[in-house]
Amino acid sequence: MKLLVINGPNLNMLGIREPAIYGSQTYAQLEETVRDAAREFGFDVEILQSNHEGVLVDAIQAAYPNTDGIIINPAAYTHTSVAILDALKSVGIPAVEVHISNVRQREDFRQVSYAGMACFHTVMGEGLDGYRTAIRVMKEKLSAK
Ligand code: CA2
Repeated sequence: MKLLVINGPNLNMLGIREPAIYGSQTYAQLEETVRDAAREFGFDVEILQSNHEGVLVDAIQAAYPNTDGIIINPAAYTHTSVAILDALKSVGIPAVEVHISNVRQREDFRQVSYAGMACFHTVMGEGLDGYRTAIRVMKEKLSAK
C-alpha cells in the first residue's frame, strides 16, 4: 500500500524556534518518525515538504491514481487554502490531517481548516507522534475496505 505524506510551509524549520509550541525535534526527526510508522504499518511512503501552495497542489494531483492514502499537515495553508481542499477533493484519495500543535487551543484565525473538510480524520496536539497516529488510523481505514 502506498502512502503520501505532505508537509506545508515552515515545517522544515522545526526544532529551530518556538519549541514551546512545536517541540524541539527537527524536520529530519519528523521524517524518521514517518518512515518508522510507515514500516510498522506496512506502507511504502513518499514524504514531501514545500513552502509553495502550488507544489502541494501538484503533489496531491500526482498522487492520483496510484496512492492509497494521503497524510497532510498543510501548516499555515490549513487556514487559507481552498486550492488544497479542492485538490484533495479532486483526487478522492482517503486523507488524514495532522497538526503538531493543538490548533483548537490557539488563535481564532487557526480555527478554520479548509483541508480538514476533505479529510476523514484529524490528529492534533500529539507532537510528532501524531504522524504515527495518523498512519495507524489510515491503516485501519484501508483495512476495513
Ligand atoms: O500545529 C501544526 O502542525 C501547524 O500545522 C503548524 C503550522 C501552523 O501555521 C498551523 O496553524 C498549525 C506552522 C508550521 C511550522 O512553523 C514553525 C514556526 C516556527 C518555528 C518552526 C516551525
